[in-house]
Amino acid sequence: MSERNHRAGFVSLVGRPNAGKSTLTNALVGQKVAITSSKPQTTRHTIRGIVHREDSQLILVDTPGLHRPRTLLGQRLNDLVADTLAEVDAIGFCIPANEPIGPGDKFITAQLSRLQRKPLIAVVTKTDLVDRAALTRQLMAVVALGEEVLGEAGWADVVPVSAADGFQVETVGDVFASHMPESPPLYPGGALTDEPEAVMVAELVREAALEGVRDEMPHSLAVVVDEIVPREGRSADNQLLDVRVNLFVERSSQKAIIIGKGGARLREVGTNARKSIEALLGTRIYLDLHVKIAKDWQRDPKQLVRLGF
Ligand SMILES: Nc1nc2c(ncn2[C@@H]2O[C@H](COP(=O)(O)OP(=O)(O)OP(=O)(O)O)[C@@H](O)[C@H]2O)c(=O)[nH]1
Ligand SMILES: [Mg+2]
Repeated sequence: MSERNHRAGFVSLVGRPNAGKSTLTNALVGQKVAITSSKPQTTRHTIRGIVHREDSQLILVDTPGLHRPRTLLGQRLNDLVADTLAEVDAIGFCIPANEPIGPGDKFITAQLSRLQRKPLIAVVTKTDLVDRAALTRQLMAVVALGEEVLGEAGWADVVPVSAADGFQVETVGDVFASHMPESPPLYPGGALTDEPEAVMVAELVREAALEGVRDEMPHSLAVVVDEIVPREGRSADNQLLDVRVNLFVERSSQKAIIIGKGGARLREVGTNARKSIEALLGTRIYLDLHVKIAKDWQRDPKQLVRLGF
């Protein structure tokens, strides 16, 4: 590998909520760096996943899904994506193979067209959910969308992929890499993300808590790590970390749902989150979860700041 031919740079994955951006990020990185769920608006801040390849390094910037904002939180998330786009070398626009292209996709494409000279790559996700004929139709519709909104030039590339079965994941990496500038690696080998540990821990708790809740809950839940401290008096080969985490919901009815009958649901969330946090940190932990009410935090600028938005 000669440094001259090595490429490295940033690729932002954008798209509607639930399009499969975080799942694709994880598939490309080869490990979970971004939480995913079947609920839209799972991702709430940009997450960087680092892909080390033989002659290229990709820093994927997973972003919250773009949508018409209904709350201050929604507006902040859209702004965050807009800020991110200015900084990256290329953009991967994720469009699910199994959903018709809608006004949301047109709106996003139009926004992207304003970013001058940035390669825009259309990524048709979730190909495992459709048959070959439907995929062909979707690819043609995506090409047409590009020509309609972006003009003659259209997309820099169009690639189908399934993060679920691995179809073309390597190819997506190749395509992204081909649009990166020549550069030595930007991150040291081995690092998979540059997220602070506390952020990853909070995200894993949020992922566990989202499992199986009703549709209105995801937006109302915010998770903040209060502290991560080593338990005193433990020998070096028997470390235990005390991890204290606050879960904020907007109403007492939601608090009841999260906690469950006799605390059963919260215990289950704790058990699931503990396993993934222990895997992340490589140490045993004691996980202490507290559910609190932060009334209407999604609409309240002060509370948004307190919760990290
Ligand atoms: N069958 C199939 N499902 C997928 C694929 N990729 C993602 N999904 C599912 O689609 C849902 C949404 O995936 P995410 O990766 O969380 O989507 P996202 O675009 O990051 O969503 P937000 O963060 O809410 O914007 C989850 O239930 C995933 O399991 C795929 O390639 N095939
Ligand atoms: Mg996501």
